[in-house]
Amino acid sequence: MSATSIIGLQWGDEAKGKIVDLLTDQHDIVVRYLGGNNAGHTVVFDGETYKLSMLPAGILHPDKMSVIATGVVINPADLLVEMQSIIDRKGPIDPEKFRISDRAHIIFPYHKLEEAALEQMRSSEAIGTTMRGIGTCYRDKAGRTHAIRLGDMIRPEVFRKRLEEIVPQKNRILKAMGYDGPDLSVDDIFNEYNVYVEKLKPYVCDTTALLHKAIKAGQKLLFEGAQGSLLDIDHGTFPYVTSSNSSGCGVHNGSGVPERVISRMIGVVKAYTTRVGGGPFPTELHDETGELIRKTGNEYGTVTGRPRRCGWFDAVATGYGARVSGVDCLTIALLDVLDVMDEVKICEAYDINGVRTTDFPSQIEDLAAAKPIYRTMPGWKTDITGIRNYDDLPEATRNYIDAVEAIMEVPVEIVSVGPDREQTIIR
Ligand code: 2SA
Ligand code: MG
Repeated sequence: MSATSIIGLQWGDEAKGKIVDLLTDQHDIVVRYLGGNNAGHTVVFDGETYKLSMLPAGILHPDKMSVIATGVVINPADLLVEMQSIIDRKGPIDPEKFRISDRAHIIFPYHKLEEAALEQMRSSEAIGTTMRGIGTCYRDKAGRTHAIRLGDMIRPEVFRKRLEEIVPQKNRILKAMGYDGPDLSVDDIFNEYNVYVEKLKPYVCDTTALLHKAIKAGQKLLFEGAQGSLLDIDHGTFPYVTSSNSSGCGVHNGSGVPERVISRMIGVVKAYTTRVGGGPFPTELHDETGELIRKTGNEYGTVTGRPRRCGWFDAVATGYGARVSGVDCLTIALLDVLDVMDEVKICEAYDINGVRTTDFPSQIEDLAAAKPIYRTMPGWKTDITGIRNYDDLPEATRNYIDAVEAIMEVPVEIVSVGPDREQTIIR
């Protein structure tokens, strides 16, 4: 049995897409199992930049199979636009090589409207979501009564009946929330979504059964995480999280593939920390160093274009992410972004109301009160983007990696020194 999982250990955007792309050659099927078009992966492939949101990075490798599994929430219009952009650049997508789960839940226009109203209600305490209707779709999935799956949409009578039950209720809910736009119409949604489903139909199947057969046949699976462990609905910085299990805990429930099949869990971290959206962030830098990281690392949301909040590497938060996800090894990405720093810092503990701790707090108020205790180290002040062998890295860089490894108690196996595939050092 051989399956690999790529999991972000921070608040997302750890450059998982590049690592997935890098490891795709060693696998047969790339599986996306959570989130939706809130995710953004930038992959540089054959010198060209691709921004992927819902499509697994495997889609760039026409000989590999890509799967959107059960735990994903799908905006069909946006998925079709994304598919078309790949078709325009790389040719048709073969339905034999791309599969979408009939169990996946569908995002409807009311999900976005509800989310907009909810975020407005929280005003200064807004979650800072991507406004894609992700949380409200997952909410309906958990609530069961107002949910529609891709498999329902394929049966027009079932789809129409579900819409007739749900849409009038959603109109009433939206009005009560202060929405004053026109009522949503069952006919409009039915007609619009039927066009999408006709186009998606050739790709839809029971992906759980497909993955089980693939495992039995000895095929190798690569699970592509989205967002990061600290955004996990159960284990992250609630309520400033996404609405699915974005830590390693989500692989099994999102894909239907049992835990014991996964032989390697690779945790991906940035050499520093970023966060987009609201919520406490102990190592956040509100000064020119934070600005320098944002500029050098091009830290802007792939989906929303929002500037990401930037700060030093937080080994307390990331260490927690690693333990929850159960990773075997680490990839440190974007290490070259720190090339210009005179000194580099790693947060090795928090001071919470005068008490030193290396435990990550469960309550948001404690995290907000946490003051980082730093280990400060000299910077390397060297351009490392051209280095390909670990031993050729400057001593100060290796010391930094050693410190991350020692504090996190997880070995660092891959170091990324630039966006290109070649800019990777395997230890
Ligand atoms: P949502 O939309 O309900 O999932 O938002 C809830 C929280 O999860 C955060 N979130 C993300 N954080 C980092 N990157 C994400 N993907 C895009 C990217 C984000 C973008 O790759 O840059 O373009 O802004 C992502 N998706 C969700 C979100 O900020 C909320 O804190
Ligand atoms: Mg991203």
